[in-house]
Amino acid sequence: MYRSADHLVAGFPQTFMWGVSTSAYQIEGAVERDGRGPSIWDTFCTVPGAIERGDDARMACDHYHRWREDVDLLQTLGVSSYRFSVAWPRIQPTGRGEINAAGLAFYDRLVDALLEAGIAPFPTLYHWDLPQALEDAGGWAERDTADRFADYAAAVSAALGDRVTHWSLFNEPFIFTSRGYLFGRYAPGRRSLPAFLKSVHVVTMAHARGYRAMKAGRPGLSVGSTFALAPCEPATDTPDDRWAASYADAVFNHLFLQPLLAGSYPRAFLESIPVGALYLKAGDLDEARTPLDFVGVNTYYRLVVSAGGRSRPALPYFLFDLRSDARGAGGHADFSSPRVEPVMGSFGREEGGRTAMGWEIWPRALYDVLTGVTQVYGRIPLYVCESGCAFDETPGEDGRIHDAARIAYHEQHIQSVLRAVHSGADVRGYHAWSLYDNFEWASGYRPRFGLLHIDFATQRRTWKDSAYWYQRLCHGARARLRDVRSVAS
Ligand code: IFM
Repeated sequence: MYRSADHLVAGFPQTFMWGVSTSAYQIEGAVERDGRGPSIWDTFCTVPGAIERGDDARMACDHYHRWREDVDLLQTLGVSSYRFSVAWPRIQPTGRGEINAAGLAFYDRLVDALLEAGIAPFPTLYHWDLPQALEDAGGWAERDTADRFADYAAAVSAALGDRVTHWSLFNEPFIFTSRGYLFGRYAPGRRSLPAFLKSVHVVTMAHARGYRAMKAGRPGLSVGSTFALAPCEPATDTPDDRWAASYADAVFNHLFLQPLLAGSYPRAFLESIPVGALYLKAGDLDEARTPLDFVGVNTYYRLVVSAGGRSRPALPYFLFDLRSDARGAGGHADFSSPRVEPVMGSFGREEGGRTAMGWEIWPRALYDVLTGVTQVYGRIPLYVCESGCAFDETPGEDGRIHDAARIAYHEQHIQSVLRAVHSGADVRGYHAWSLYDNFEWASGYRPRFGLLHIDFATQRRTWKDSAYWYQRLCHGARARLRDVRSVAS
């Protein structure tokens, strides 16, 4: 049984942001409206077999047309912050050049409506929808894309930065570069180690240049970026498994954080790739080092890593597909060259239940990540930008959705955040993924992550029990803030 939501917020600072999270491509639909250009995901959705059941995001949650109703929902929910993303192909249909005024106007209206509703807008500039024209020119494996991103970031923040304070540059760079360029499971569907390695460094440079371009125009903005992070535990205490876990940690957690926050790539990673594969230019690492104002954290699971019974190989020990379940769930990349891979699973250790994604429920992972980042990089402000779970659920006979498992999930994860705060991590917000069910990339509409349920045939939004629960939490937090302010005045 879960505790009351009120009790939960009492331990957090009054200014803590309680929010929900979405992304443009997963909710907006209207892919051809108001001059939007095609993105790599529009193209990928047309590839036979790329998306479960042949789903696509042409309609998604129809948020582009229903945004006002959705802002009302957010207000009723009582969130103090809303993390969404800006679709680059709406702003620059080909990824470069003139700004598409109609596309920008959509976010301009959204920001105004959010502020009017007392909600802080928290946009992400890149949540995976690269303009197709840029992919045709080489995509993230092409250095010029870093400069195109910086131009785009500067233009959007120049237009909205008078009202928007918090900006995330990217969402989960390791996920979109590895799945998009190495494993071919996400757009643009490429399977190339050289392209992946190039994309890692180009996206790192895009962070550095985007950050500086935004700050040059508006120095007061709070600009960070958001990373998928997970604790990596060895399956057994053998040296091989311990090495495999530390290697997975270097690649999954530090491949982007370390060059940005410390100006170097993880050594284990560099030792596992061909010399020169990153196409580093002189001065790049100095430039890459970027004083991010915060780190956004998305944590969904822990990774338990085994070397698969092989002893530590020489080179290359690099290619591994992140499988959440060693028993077979999750995709598998098809490589022609031989490879050695650490495998992920629970390996007979104590394990949590599983969500509809096959991901283990392990709330401690969030504590480990928040305190781990603090330990390695110092006391940088942290925002949990995504935390959530998919379960198979449909409305019951009473028309309601009794998703106690989702409530328990959020409750346990919020407690984990609180423990991290008590251990010294500077965590400033929690965003539930997601406001409502949406387009879950290659899995289409099957996994349902929302606090609200969507009937995709009618676009009807229905509050799940977890939405009511989160509403009580958000309203409790708002009441505390009001009390403090009235005592102070
Ligand atoms: O839906 C995704 C989101 O786009 C990025 N983080 C993980 C979520 C759940 O898979």
